Amino acid sequence: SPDLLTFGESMVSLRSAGPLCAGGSLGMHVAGAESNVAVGVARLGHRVGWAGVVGADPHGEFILRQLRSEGIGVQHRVDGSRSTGVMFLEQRTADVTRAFYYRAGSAGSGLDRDDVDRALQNGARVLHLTGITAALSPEARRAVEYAAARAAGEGREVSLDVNYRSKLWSRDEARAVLTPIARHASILIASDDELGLVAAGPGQSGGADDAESAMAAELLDRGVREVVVKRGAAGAGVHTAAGRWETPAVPVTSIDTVGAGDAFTAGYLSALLDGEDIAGRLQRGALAGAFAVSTAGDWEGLPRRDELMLLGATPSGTT
Ligand code: KDG
Repeated sequence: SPDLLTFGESMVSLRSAGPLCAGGSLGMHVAGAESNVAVGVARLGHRVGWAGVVGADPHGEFILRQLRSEGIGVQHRVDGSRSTGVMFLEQRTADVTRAFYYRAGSAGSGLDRDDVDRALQNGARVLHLTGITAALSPEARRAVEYAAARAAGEGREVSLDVNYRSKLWSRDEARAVLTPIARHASILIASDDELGLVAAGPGQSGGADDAESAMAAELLDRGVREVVVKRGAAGAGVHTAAGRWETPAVPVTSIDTVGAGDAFTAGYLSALLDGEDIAGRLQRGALAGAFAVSTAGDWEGLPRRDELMLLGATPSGTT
């Protein structure tokens, strides 16, 4: 059985080097928050499974080939009646990228409970879920709810990355669906502006830090063991019943921030699988995130284990 299982929609991502309205060449890549994490964890040496649905088209075949070539155990269904989803990714500036989705009614969005059931049969130490899947369709939402409840009931680690996508649903819709799912998570991962989608918090009173602590406390009360907060260039933090940890980001030249959160999550979960403590998990997450922002692509630049020391470990990085 895999060390980590994840499922969701992977798409063909067509990346432009400049404004889409100016046209020009597009590069064909695989995108998908869950498959990004799968690649990251697999490159760090763990056994990883990914489940999803693709269309009977070259786009789907491309996704499967790419994931398999990363050593990921792929459990897929082909839906010949729907197309594989596509997105355009416009890198408008080094820090600003815009996504345009062509995924409504896609094969991947039809992922259902049976797909997840098959994948879960093999077991897995960690089940990694994201809020994106729950936003795709009613059946995908039910698949996430089912998987979270089942894996938690079986005593597995359930990791949930909120991963809010405003082009898929409103914050209110996301809150209503994700708050109950978060109860099953042992590890809840959110960027600082996403915590409010799974916890009510104290309202307007107090500062941002007080609000974060209150929301984290609420999640810990509901049974989450680790509340992991991603702060981008400002690093990341973890709240547990035993206290609070922070790590700064590893300083690098940022050229493409897409996928950085997924890379962080992959590093964090890899260290968890290795039995590292919270500080070690944060450190590996920050390192993997630094690789993602300082290389082009969602996941192409993610490190193998023997490459982790290329960033951060030595002062100038040249040995
Ligand atoms: O986390 C990066 C993702 O945004 C990208 O790979 C595409 O999964 C994706 C999505 O739904 O936006």
